[in-house]
Order: sequence, then C-alpha cells, then structure tokens
Amino acid sequence: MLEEINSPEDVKKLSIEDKKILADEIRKYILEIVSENGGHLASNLGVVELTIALHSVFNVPEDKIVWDVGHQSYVHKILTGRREQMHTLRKLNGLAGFPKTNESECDCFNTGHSSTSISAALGMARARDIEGKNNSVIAVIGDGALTGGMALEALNDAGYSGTRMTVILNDNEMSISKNIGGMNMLLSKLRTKRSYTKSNVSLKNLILKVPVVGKPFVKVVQRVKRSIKQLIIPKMFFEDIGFRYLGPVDGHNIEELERMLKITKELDGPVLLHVLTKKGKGYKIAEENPDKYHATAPFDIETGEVKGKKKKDYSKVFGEKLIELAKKNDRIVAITASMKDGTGLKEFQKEFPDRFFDIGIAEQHAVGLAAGMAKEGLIPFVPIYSSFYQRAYDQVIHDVALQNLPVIMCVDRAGIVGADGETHQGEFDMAFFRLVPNLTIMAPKDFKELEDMMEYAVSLKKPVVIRYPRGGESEKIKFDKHEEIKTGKAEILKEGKDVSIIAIGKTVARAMEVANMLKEDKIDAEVINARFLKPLDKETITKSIEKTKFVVTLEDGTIINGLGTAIKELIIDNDLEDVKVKSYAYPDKFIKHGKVEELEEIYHQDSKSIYSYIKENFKEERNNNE
Ligand SMILES: Cc1ncc(C[n+]2csc(CCOP(=O)(O)OP(=O)(O)O)c2C)c(N)n1
Repeated sequence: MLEEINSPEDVKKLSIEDKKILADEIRKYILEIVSENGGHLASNLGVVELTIALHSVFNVPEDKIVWDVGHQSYVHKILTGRREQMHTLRKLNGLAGFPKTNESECDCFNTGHSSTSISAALGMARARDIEGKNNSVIAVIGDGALTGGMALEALNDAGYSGTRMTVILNDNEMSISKNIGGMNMLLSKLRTKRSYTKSNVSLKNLILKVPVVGKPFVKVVQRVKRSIKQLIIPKMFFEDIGFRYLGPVDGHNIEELERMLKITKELDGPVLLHVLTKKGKGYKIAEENPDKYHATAPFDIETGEVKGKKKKDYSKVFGEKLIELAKKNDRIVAITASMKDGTGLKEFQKEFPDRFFDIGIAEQHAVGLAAGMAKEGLIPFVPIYSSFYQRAYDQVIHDVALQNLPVIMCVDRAGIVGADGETHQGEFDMAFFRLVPNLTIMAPKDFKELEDMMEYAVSLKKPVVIRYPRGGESEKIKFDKHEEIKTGKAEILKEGKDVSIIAIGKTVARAMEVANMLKEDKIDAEVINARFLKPLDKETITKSIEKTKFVVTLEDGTIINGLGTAIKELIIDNDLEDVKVKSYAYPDKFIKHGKVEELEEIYHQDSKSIYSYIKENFKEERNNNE
C-alpha cells in the first residue's frame, strides 16, 4: 500500500481498514530507515495514526500543520511526496530530520527547538484572518514541549484572542524521559477522563434497558453526570483560558481521530484536542524504552542494539566528574531542562536525588532558577546544549552575569553537531557569551581538561561558561601535558618560530595534528591552547605573534565574535605590525545537516585544508622576507 502513497490525496482515498494497513507499513518503513540512518524513532512511531488522520481531514499546503520540535515529522514527510527520498534522511544533501520549508511546500514552518508551534500557528491564523482567507491552522505539540515557556505564553495569547486554530496536544506522558511538572499533573488528571466517560456510556446503556423508567431516568443521570464532570474533570484549565477542550482521544484509533479532527475544523475560536499516544508504538523494544529510542544511532532491528561500540563522550565525563565534585561539596546542585540523559546527569540524579532538578523543556527557567540558587549560596551546574542555550540568553545576562552569580553554565554539544542540522548546530554560543560582561569562558582540549575546568569553576565563585563538543576527545592526538588552570592563562603545547596556531576546545587537537604535518615541510609551528576565550591570555598570545608574525586561529563555531575576532582585536589594539592572520571558523551562515567530518571538509575546517593554507602562505611569507 505504501508504494502507492505519493501525496495526501492518495491517503484520503483509502478506507479506514486500508489506512490501518498503511499505518503498519509506515511503521516498518520508519524502523528500516532509522535503524540505518539513526534519528528520532519513538516519537515518530507514536504519531503514525495521528498523521494519517491529519492528512485525511486537512489539505496541505493550504491548511497549515506546524510540528512542534519537528522531530516527529517523518510520517508527514512520507505522506507528502518524500517517501522515496527517506533513505537520504539526515544525510548530507538528503532530507532533513526536521520540517524544512525549502524541502516541501507541505512543511509550512521550520522547527527543531521545542515549544514554538503554538506561537507560529497563531501567527499564521492571525495572518489568515487579516488576509480574509479560510484555511485551517494546526499546531501539533507534545506534552513535553508544552512545559516550555514559549508554548505557555502562546496558549495565553491564543486562548484570549479567540482566533480560530487547533492545538493538538500529543500526550504520550514522555518528554525524552518521563515528563514532569505541574502541566503533567494536570494532563494526568485529564487522561483519567477517558475511562470515566466510558463507564458512563455503559451506565446509560444499562439504564435504557430498564422498561418505562429507562428514558426519563437517563436524562436525570446525564444532568447529574454533567455537574459531576465539572467537579472531577479538570478540563477547565484550558477552557478557562479560552480554549475549547476536546478529548482525550485514542491517538491510535484513526476513525476516532478523524471524527474529532472534523469537529475541530467546524469550531470557531481556539480548540485544544487532547490525543493520547504511546511513544515507540508497534516496536516493542522502543515501547519499553521510549527514552533510549527517542533519538538513536543506527541499530539492529532484531535486538535493538546500537551498531558500533559506544565510546566515552564529554557528557559522560561531565556527569562523572560532577558526582565526584558533589561528594566533596554539598552546595553543588545540577539542573537539567529535560535532558538528563543527553547531558550525562542520569547517575547524578540517582546519587543525589535531592540536589537534582529536571525542570522541563524550559532553558530560560533553568538559568533563572540557577541564579536564585546561587544567590542563596548554592553552586548550580547547568548543562544545556549549545543551541538550546540560545533560549536563555537574557537570563544569562540579566539574572546571572549582571549580579556576578556563581552559576556554572556547561555548554554541551558546542560546535558542529552533524545530522540534526541547522537548528541544532552549536555555532553561536561563543559569540553570544563573549559579549556578556563578568563571564569567564573556557573550552577544554580533552576530557582531563574538562575535569580540571570544572574544579576550577567551583573555586572561582563567579559565573563560568565551559563549552565542550558532542562525542569524545580526539583519537589521533593524545595530550599528556595538562597545566594547572589559572585565570586567563593559555598553555603553550609546542614551541615554534614560524607560525602561531592558536586554538580552543576541540580544535586544539587539530592544531597539533597540523603542526605535526608541517614538520615534514620544515615549518616550525607554535601551538597554543587558548583555554580561555575570556579573559584572553593576551601576554602569551602577543609574545607568540611578535615572534612568528603569522597567526592561524582555530575554533568550532561562527567566524563572528569568537577566538579569531578576539585575536584580531588584540593585534589591532596593540599595534602589532606586519602580522598575517587567518581565522578558521564557520562562515556567517546556518550550517546544514551532514556528518561532522563532511561539514568540516566542505567548510575547509579540516586539518588538510589548514595545513595546505599554512604551507602555501608560509612560503609566501618567507619569500617576502628574503
Ligand atoms: C528548546 C529545546 N530544548 C530541548 C530540546 C531537545 N528535545 C527534543 S525532543 C524533546 C522532548 C519532546 O517531548 P514531547 O514534546 O513530549 O514530544 P515526544 O518526543 O514525546 O513526542 C526534547 C527535550 C529541543 N528540541 N528544543
């Protein structure tokens, strides 16, 4: 059946029975693709019927479906003409793992970060009204994403506005791990409404069977039922803020879903349809471990085992070191914005349940909360992925830096992350942190240095940023030397006279690699591990530049306002003359998806490109000098 589905029109033609067969086939197809390419599995398996029902009732691209986070849009991609390209998912030049407006007119809005869909959908609905159009606008948002401030702000506005739109709340009781918080408490009460309604239906049938008294009695019972419902069913939250609340509905029953979606289409004003789904539905291994299969590397379908050996990564090193530090210092606490697994905090939670806080997908709140804790004497560690730290930029400035509070902001997945693409690349953190006063910003060259920086951060009693990449340390270059971390002190890893290669974080290993390659050409490179982006070690760097007059800077981030910029400023501010400077960093662009190594090559950030540049330009320099 799947092979005949090339557009939503093809879905609309199917009977309910055929749609059920289609759902099974889609599940198998998604398993096949994700087990090969890696990607988001459990969330997609959970929305198969919902997506089929949506495309049965609505007409994209006229009607707008905004997928929150967008990680669950694989089924939508399959049904909207991209079935055959799915094997390219998340690969270089292939389909993206998230909705992309430039990939299909059926993707009406780009997403990747959580909690954005209701704002975007409301914006589209208001635009529709101003333009006098009549299309439907639907936001599909998970219960996890609903914990984000942006979603709550949008609900507040949408409910009050009375604008015609539908919010589909895809409630699977999970964020990446078990969902938490007050919203989750509310939803868990709403979930029980289903069984309540069912029991009343059977009560009604029972009474109707009693001769004579049957019908009038049913009316009385129904009236009583309505008032009881008001008391015991807390649907009022959504209704009180201006939404019509419908559901909960079984998110795996296509017929029921279509019926409810058709009702939402007819209603005026904002409607919230509460849909209950199971994450990982249809693949037992993922149903039982929805957190593990939320996003996965390629795996064996039979066993669920991830292919290839899992290597130690920075997040794990961070988590283990934090436990060690917390054992010695009981003021250390950890905060996660719904990413305890990804950021390496799982074991910390077990070890220190009272000092661990999962606060929902709420990065702004995470940083604000940390500021409050720090003000009262705690030492909060806040590991958040680089691209999600963008959410908390004002809290970093206003709540933490302005008051110089000792919050330790750990920027995980800093730099290019690969297959998740534009929305997830950690390109911008150095640029935005660098311009905030009072921050100390560091990046380690390897695991050991991350541990040292964490210890130093605790001792500093000021706001600190430590950025580290996705994955592990370099396998080619091993560092035996680890100088003690001192405020604003860089580390000279190799002395040389011909060129100064100044690097930070992950790129320090690359600098060493390039220096080794240059030895063959009798070019003697000096390698400096900057360690601090701020305060910059002006003394060490100036001395090196004055010696070599040729500087190459390396960093894993945007070209704007990072290490390269800092060093160029240093050269200009100190009138260092006749210096040749070249900065390796990513251009002022959004970097698409692909393997990290592929992207490094495309953007000429790889060792070979750097080596060739230095080799060619050093010759030139030498010739000029002669
Ligand atoms: C701002 C932001 N923070 C964190 C994430 C990482 N993240 C991706 S999906 C997800 C959980 C989403 O849960 P939910 O909305 O319930 O969707 P489900 O996967 O359960 O279908 C998280 C935390 C993100 N994409 N954006």
